[in-house]
Amino acid sequence: MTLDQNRLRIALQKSGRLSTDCQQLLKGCGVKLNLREQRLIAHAENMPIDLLRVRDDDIPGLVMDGVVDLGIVGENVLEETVMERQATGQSAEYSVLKRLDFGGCRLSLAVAEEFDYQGPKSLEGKRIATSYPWLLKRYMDSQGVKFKSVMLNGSVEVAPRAGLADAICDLVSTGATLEANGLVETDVIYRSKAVLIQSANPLAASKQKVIDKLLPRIQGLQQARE
Ligand code: PRT
Ligand code: ZN
Repeated sequence: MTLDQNRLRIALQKSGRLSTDCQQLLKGCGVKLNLREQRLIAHAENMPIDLLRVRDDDIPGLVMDGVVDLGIVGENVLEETVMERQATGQSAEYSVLKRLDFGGCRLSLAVAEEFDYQGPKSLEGKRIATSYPWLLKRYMDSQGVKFKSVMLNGSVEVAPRAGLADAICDLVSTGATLEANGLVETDVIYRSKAVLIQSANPLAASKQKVIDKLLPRIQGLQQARE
C-alpha cells in the first residue's frame, strides 16, 4: 500500500491517548475507515483520504516537511518540535486549522513533597528530568534560572526517587501520577490540547475541497459536545 498524491493525507497517532478521539472525530465527520489491520496507511472507503498512523512525535515533522497535508497532534509536541527545528535550522512552518476539544493536559514542574520549593529560583543549578527540554528551557530562561536538563522519554516521574534528578517537568492531567510518586506540582509552564494542523505547502484544489468539507463537520461536532 502506498500514498496516492491525489488523496488528502492525514497523520494521526497510531496508538495512544489521542488515537481513539482522532478516530471518533473522523468517524463523526462521515469518513469510513477500516482500521482493523495494523497497517501504517489506511485508506478511507468513501472519501479521497489516506491516513498515516505513526508515533505522535513524528506528526509535526511530517506536516512541516510536507510529507502529509494534515496532522492531529498535541500542542505540547507541536511546540517542542517547532523550537527544536528552529534551533537546528529546519523548516518549522505549518498552520493551525482547528484547536480540538480533546487531549487536554498541562506541562508542569514538580518536585518531591519534601523539597522546600520557594519558586523557580529554588531550581537554580538543579537537574530537571523531562521529555520537553525546549519548552522547559524557554520557561526557565523567562524566569532567569539556570538548570541542567535530564532527557527521559519515559518514566520521568520516577527520576527524583531514583536519584536521577531534583525535579521533573512532565505532562499532567488528573495529577494522580504525581501524587502516586510523592511529587507536588509547582508551576504550570504550558497548557495543551490536540490541534489539527496543515502543511504550509500549496494544496491541490481537489484536496482543498475535502478540507472544506471536513472543517464545518468538525466545527459542528465540537459545538454539539459543548
Ligand atoms: O507512542 P507515541 O509516541 O505515539 O505516544 P506517547 O506515549 O508519546 O504519547 P501518549 O499517547 O501518552 O500522549 C499523547 C498526547 O496526549 C500527549 O502528547 C498530550 O498531548 C496528550 N495527553 C493528555 C497526555 C496526557 N493527557 C497525560 N496525562 N499525554 C501524557 N499523559 C501522561 C503523563 O506523561 C503522565 O505520565 O499521563 C501521566 C499523567 O496523567 P495523570 O492523569 O496521572 O496526571
Ligand atoms: Zn510520543
